[in-house]
Amino acid sequence: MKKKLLSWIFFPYSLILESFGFWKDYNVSVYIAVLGIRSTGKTTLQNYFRNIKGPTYSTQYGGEDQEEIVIVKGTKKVRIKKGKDISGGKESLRDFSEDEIGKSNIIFFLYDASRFCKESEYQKEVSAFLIVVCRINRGKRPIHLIGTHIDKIVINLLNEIKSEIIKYLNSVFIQRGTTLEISCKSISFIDLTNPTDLNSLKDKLFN
Ligand SMILES: Nc1nc2c(ncn2[C@@H]2O[C@H](COP(=O)(O)OP(=O)(O)OP(=O)(O)O)[C@@H](O)[C@H]2O)c(=O)[nH]1
Ligand SMILES: [Mg+2]
Repeated sequence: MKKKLLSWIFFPYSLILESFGFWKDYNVSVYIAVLGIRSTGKTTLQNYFRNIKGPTYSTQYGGEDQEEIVIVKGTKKVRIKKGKDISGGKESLRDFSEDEIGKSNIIFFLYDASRFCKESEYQKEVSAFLIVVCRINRGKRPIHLIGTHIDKIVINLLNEIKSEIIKYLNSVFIQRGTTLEISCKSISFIDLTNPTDLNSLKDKLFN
C-alpha cells in the first residue's frame, strides 16, 4: 500500500507511463520512425519488431533498409511497412530525421536512461534532439518516448530515477511553453535485451 502511494507521488505521469496503445489507431499498416542519438537501441528495437536475429552493429550513415513485416496477435494484425534503420550519428540525424518523421505514422524516440540519469551533457543532447523532433512533427504523429538500458540502473533507485527523468524532460518542455504530456503520447522504460520486457512490449502493441 505504502509502495503504491509512493509511486503516485513519484509519477505525476503515471497514467501515461505504461499506456502504449501503439497500434490502436493504425491497425492496418504503419510506417515507424525510430529515432535517437547513438547507441540508444534503435537497431535493437527495429530488429525486434521485424524479427531479425543476430548481433547489432553501430549503424553507418545512410542507414539500413528494412523489409516489411506483419505482426500478429490472435485475430489482430499490424503491417509495419518497409522502412529505414537510421544511424544515430549527428550527420545522419541531421540528414534523415525529417524525412523519416514525414513518412511516419508513429515515432519512437529512444534514449539510454542509464546515461541520462548520470550525465548532464547527455541530458542536454537528448533533450535538444527531442525538441527538434517535436518541432518537425508539429503534433501530427504520436511520439512514444522510450528510456532504454534500465537494466544498468540500480534496481532500488529505478522508480526514483524514472521520476527524475520525467521531471527533467517536463521542465525542458515547460521552458518552451508546453508540457511533456502534451508533446509525447507515452513514456516508458525498457531493457531491450530482456525477452520478458520485449514480450510485454509486444503485448502492449495491441492494447
Ligand atoms: N544492457 C542493455 N543493452 C542494450 C539495450 N538496448 C540496446 N542495447 C545494446 O546497446 C548497443 C547499442 O544498441 P543499438 O541497437 O545498436 O543502438 P543504435 O541506437 O542502433 O545505435 P547506432 O546505430 O550507433 O545509432 C547494442 O550492443 C545493444 O545490444 C538495453 O536496454 N540494455
Ligand atoms: Mg543502429
